[in-house]
Amino acid sequence: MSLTEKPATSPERDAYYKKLDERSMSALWNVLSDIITPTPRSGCQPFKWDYDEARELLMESGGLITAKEAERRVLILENPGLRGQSRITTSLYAGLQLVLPGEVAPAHRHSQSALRFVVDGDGAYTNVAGERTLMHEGDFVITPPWAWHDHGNESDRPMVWLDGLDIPMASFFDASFAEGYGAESQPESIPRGDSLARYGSNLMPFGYEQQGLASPIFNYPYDRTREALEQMRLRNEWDPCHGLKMRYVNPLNGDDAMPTISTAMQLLPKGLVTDVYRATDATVFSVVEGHGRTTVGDTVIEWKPKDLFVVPSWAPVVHQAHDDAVLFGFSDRGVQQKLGFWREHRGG
Ligand code: GTQ
Repeated sequence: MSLTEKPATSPERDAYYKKLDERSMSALWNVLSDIITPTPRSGCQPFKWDYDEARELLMESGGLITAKEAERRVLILENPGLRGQSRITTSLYAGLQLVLPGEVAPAHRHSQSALRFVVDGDGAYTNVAGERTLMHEGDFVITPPWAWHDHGNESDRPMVWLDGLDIPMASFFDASFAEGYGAESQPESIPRGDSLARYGSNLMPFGYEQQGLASPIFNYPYDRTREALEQMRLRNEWDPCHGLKMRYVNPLNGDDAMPTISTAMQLLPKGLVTDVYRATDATVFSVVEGHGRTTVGDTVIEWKPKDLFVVPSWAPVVHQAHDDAVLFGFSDRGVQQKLGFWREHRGG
């Protein structure tokens, strides 16, 4: 018996295993090396989705089904190693959602948390718990668990954003609940910009107490994120593995902005080649600006603005920026850290 080898079989042992099987039992020594592995063993593979191809397919879906009929008109980004499971990594879901001018994706709510990262288009809105926010390219927007949300597009251009949800986590725990609102849109009961004004200016309403685990800010606009990165760049303090990388945080406590999905934005200056890095949180990247190459083990991914790619757990990663590049990324890092699983390794 060992952590890497299985014991031999014999007719007596096989007969015994059959008896176990009939009673819904099985012998640990036959599976131990499969379930407790010396390093992460994942079905998740490195992969890139070319945005131009994805956009063409998305626009085709626009002629086949409305946002209303689909409830959410989304193309799921399925990891090639996890086909049919609606996952981009083992623990996370991702999709590209299209809302055409004049359309509404009807109000509903669910246990799962969602993030929107705006990839293409300007000025569509999402309404979360009564507050509407207009979305612009590069904005990071949160839908907390069990919050009513509907999306709409009153602009004159199609709008595409990346959805990231903790759907596989909710199903792992068998904790999924969902319901429709009963009307297409919920009333706009809170003035636009309220959350950002209250919680996003290094101020906090006097006596405010946190409700739920998500950040009270639900739209982190790109212009502010970009400005922060640009200001930081002046000091040339680059992390050898990450360039300039900032986490999105809940201003109340510095935790990740979402309880189940950790999000970050990083700037990689032209010419930077990062040191090798690996971590146990498989990460989904959305390219905001610039061109580059990311090698993930033996896989080489060439990327350009709006492309999406995924890096599996524990795969050695090197980013290379051909020009100044900005990458948005999300993963289950915060969950793993809270549960004591997370590991990282820097260097070869
Ligand atoms: O916008 O509420 O990609 O409920 C998947 C499920 C988006 C959403 C998705 C959802 C949504």
